[in-house]
Amino acid sequence: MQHVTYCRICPATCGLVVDVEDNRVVRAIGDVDNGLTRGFSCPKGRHIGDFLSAPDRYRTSMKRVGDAHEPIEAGAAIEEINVRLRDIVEEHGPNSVAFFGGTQAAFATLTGPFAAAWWRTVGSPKSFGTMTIDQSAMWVVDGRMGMWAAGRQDFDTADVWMLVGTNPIVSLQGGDFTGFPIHDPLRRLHEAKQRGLRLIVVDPRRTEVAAQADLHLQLRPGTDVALFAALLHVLLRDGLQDDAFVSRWVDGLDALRTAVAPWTPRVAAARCDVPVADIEAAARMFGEAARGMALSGTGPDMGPDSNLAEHLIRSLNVVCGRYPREGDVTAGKAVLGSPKSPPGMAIGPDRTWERGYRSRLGFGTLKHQLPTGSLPAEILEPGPDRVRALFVSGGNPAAAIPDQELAVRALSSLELLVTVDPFPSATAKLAHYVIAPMMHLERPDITRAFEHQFEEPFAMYTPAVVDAPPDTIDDWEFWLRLAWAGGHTVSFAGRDYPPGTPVPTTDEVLASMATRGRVSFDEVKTHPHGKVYEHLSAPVVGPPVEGAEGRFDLLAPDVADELATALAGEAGDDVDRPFRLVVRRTKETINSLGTRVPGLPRHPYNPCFANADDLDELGLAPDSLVTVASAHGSIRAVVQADATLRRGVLSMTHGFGGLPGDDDPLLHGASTTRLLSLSSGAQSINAMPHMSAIPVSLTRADEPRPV
Ligand SMILES: Nc1nc2c(c(=O)[nH]1)N[C@H]1C(S)=C(S)[C@@H](COP(=O)(O)OP(=O)(O)OC[C@H]3O[C@@H](n4cnc5c(=O)[nH]c(N)nc54)[C@H](O)[C@@H]3O)O[C@H]1N2
Ligand SMILES: Nc1nc2c(c(=O)[nH]1)N[C@H]1C(S)=C(S)[C@@H](COP(=O)(O)OP(=O)(O)OC[C@H]3O[C@@H](n4cnc5c(=O)[nH]c(N)nc54)[C@H](O)[C@@H]3O)O[C@H]1N2
Ligand code: SF4
Ligand SMILES: [Mo]
Repeated sequence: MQHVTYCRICPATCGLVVDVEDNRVVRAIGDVDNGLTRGFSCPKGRHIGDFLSAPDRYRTSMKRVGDAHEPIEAGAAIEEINVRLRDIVEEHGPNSVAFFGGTQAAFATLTGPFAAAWWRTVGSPKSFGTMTIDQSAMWVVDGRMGMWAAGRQDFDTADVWMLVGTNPIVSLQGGDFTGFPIHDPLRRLHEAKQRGLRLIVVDPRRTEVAAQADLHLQLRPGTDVALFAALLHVLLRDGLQDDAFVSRWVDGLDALRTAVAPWTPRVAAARCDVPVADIEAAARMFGEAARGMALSGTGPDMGPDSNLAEHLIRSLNVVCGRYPREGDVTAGKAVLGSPKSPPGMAIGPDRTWERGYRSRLGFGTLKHQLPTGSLPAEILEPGPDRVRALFVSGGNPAAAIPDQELAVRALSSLELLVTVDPFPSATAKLAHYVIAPMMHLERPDITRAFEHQFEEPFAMYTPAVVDAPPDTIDDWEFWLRLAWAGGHTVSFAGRDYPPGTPVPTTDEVLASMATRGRVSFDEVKTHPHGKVYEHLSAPVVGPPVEGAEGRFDLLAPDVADELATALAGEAGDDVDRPFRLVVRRTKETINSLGTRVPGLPRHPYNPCFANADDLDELGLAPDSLVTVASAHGSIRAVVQADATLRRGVLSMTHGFGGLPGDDDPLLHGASTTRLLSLSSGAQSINAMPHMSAIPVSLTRADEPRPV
């Protein structure tokens, strides 16, 4: 039987056609009739059946008994978890409970809202997530510099686009992160270039997207601050700023001009190891264009000085006024959501972390979250409100948090660790309870949560196309029933779900959240391949609200201090650790998910990629075993030559490997988090660890590593 659906392994929601035999997906291909994705898919989507039928998938929930996991029915698990949670809260208060929201919780529409509804019933401020070990520099910049109420400019009408340390052709990170098209990105990029778009890419690797660039600045890793200070230097020196925008909406331009004065292209060129002429050319290409933005990814936001680097990148847009103004069309393309006509105005800085709740470790909140870099210490440091119970939704903190040994020690010391996960992830192995959820193709869903990043106004509903194993439970239903076990009513999309009432169907809940859309839920359901609603134009930006006083702040005192420190601190060559290890994503895996799906990744391990000349110089043969060692730790990996890397740069994918002590570089790779520290180099506001551009040594694995 053939079914039409869409994939939910990442936010791209690619249309799929799947063949199902005996309730097993035997084939999946991109759906050419899907109005948005038009046949585009990636290896993960084409292997979606292998995720569902993976031999190690949990088909029933598990409870730790001694050192082993034993099956438990989900309802019984919910009762037991509720009792243990109640006891911990009664004895130690709600602040002894924490929540960690992971990546895969984001791709099922109802999981996040229902987990959040349960979490509110706990009353603890200790919510953690992946963004603070990812791109929370963007949140810090929102708070320190301010934001634009009408969002970003649209890629479709831009003259120039600058991508900094992001490779959206592989990561498909679009939306407000990069603004880049994510459905068949190469085709859409070529169309944009045909109409005159110029692409600038800043990346130490000649990535898939860098290969398409009009200008690729292949900088030395970790030197984005110098590069962007110099780009601002040139823009301001040459008068390429938007004076009208700046005078109405921006503070601190003169201070910024003074601060970047010493950062000449020559100074930056020496630090970044890119030609002076390329810095001049990039500034001109960006500054002389009428429209287009500079947007970033994990590269700069995981590097050293990540908050400052992101601040300077964003400053290019602010100085050049690259935001949609009154009368412009917004980038948002709501169909099932409610359209908004945002005002064209700045929203001034708002340092949420400086007010309200402050953790005993001294951290305030960003977007209602504490920094994940502080989670292990929240668990391990003795004290009255230390974290004793942790609930994980769609995440794998034991594999994701830098300094894996510390993170695992912390997670292992919890009195209660509950995770919802279909696979025996590193975290699941440590958990007291693992709830076995239904997976993507086993449940209905709608695309509403991802509309903001679609290139066209598109909506789709999919029914479940295979039956879930009978003992699994939908993620959202677990959180609803956990709230009910505690005696709480859950409110969602204007409806109350009190304990003692029947569990609503997923379709009922989905329909309830789509009642205020521009197109009805029932209309969307009549188009099995989804539909582009061409008649729905994107909302137009409205006038600023009366008396709008918010202004961007280009150089708050702490930002000025960081910039001055960066100028003074020329990083010397590190003779013991001459290489810089950078992050890298692959099409076959998404973080730790997919790394162990049989037949999916090209290798069961994550190679350490290096420049061939570096390998020659070290006498290392491709495919030999190497030791990669940072100041913090070391791992063993299989080395491979990669012509896209400049000399001195190594690149590895995270998410592979197992728990500490379970290392096998050939069987399932190595966890790069082992090389990272939570303390050295962490950013002050968001505890963001230094995760890319890590100084490392590279040696043959059988050689003793340098001390
Ligand atoms: N060294 C290093 N570390 C990194 C990074 C790096 O680049 N380098 N990147 C960082 C980044 S950007 C991020 S976002 C984090 C990722 O951190 P996490 O989001 O915590 O890690 P994932 O591996 O994505 O975990 C997703 C989990 O969800 C499970 N899952 C799959 N499907 C479902 C489902 O339907 N329901 C539920 N409940 N669970 C499901 C998967 O089995 C998996 O265990 O890692 C960070 N860590
Ligand atoms: N297939 C797939 N898709 C994914 C994921 C996945 O694991 N697999 N993960 C998802 C997640 S959780 C996230 S957060 C996004 C991330 O999305 P992206 O940020 O686009 O992730 P990457 O593709 O790793 O691109 C990061 C780039 O930064 C470069 N870089 C490294 N260090 C530096 C530096 O110091 N300066 C500069 N300028 N560049 C540097 C690297 O060479 C790399 O090309 O992707 C998401 N999409
Ligand atoms: S995992 Fe691949 S097929 Fe699935 S939505 Fe993402 S890009 Fe599309
Ligand atoms: Mo991420």
